[in-house]
Amino acid sequence: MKCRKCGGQAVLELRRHNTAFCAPDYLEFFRKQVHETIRRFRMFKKEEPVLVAVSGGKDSLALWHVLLEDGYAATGLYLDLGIFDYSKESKAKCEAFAGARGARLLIVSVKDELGGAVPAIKEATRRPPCSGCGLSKRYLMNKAALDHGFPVVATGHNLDDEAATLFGSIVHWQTEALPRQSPVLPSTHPKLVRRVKPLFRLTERETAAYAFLRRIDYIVEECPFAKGATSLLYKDILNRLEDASPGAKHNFFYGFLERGRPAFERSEGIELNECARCGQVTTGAICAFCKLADQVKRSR
Ligand code: Q46
Ligand code: ZN
Repeated sequence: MKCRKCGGQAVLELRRHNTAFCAPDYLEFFRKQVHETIRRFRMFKKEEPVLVAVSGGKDSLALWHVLLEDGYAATGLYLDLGIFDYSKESKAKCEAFAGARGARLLIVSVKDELGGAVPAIKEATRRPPCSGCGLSKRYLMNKAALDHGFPVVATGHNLDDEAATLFGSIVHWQTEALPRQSPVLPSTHPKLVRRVKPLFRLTERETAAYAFLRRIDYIVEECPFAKGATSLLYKDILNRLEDASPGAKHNFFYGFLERGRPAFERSEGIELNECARCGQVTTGAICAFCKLADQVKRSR
């Protein structure tokens, strides 16, 4: 297999693009894809300070790496979920990554902000902690960005993540979730920062290849609560589809963005208030994070 760019020995075949690259040309391809996504979707400007949510995994660290290499003003944000050894190890990976590159890393602890870490959410709600964990992550990302003056938060969601989320929303016809599925969520309130996903055009395999070739030391283990998650089942189904028909995942998600999503967009805006407790944006009187904090407190 030869590199389509230079004719040298290829290390990676990209069937969905019907191409193959050697290591240097693959790294260049990856970097350009990220850069082009940021530009085309008007995610942020070069001089704009951007907060990159890093989990210690390959996707978010690869994203931070590309942004730093390209001279973006990218600060890392690590949310300490307090999930046993998984959190200890992932935090250490983020700290080592930042330390080696002289990059700034903010650390926010869910336990400090909520009154209990993610395992306490599980105890308090007597359910898998993922929905409470997800809402805490979105809340704390926004809060950290506001507190530190960042107009935009970037996350490492890749094409597999986005396609699996879309698949799940469609399987359950969660039509209210469909308009929110976008690579750019603009700020619709002065206290809501823009959220962007610069890796959404790249697959998990492609970000893994970037992280491997750039020797990024990331946490390979998944969160222990991810076991049995339906998102993994959806990813598996989509991977099988992709194997049989390269490009299917891309077509599924891009087709939605171009032709499906506009049909579900609401013309009337949703009324946003400030939470009476914490002042963050919510659709009710008290935000979901404050309600969850009450629940965690009650169960202690
Ligand atoms: S939501 Fe669930 Fe993740 Fe939170 S509890 Fe772990 S698996 S980390 S992406
Ligand atoms: Zn609140």
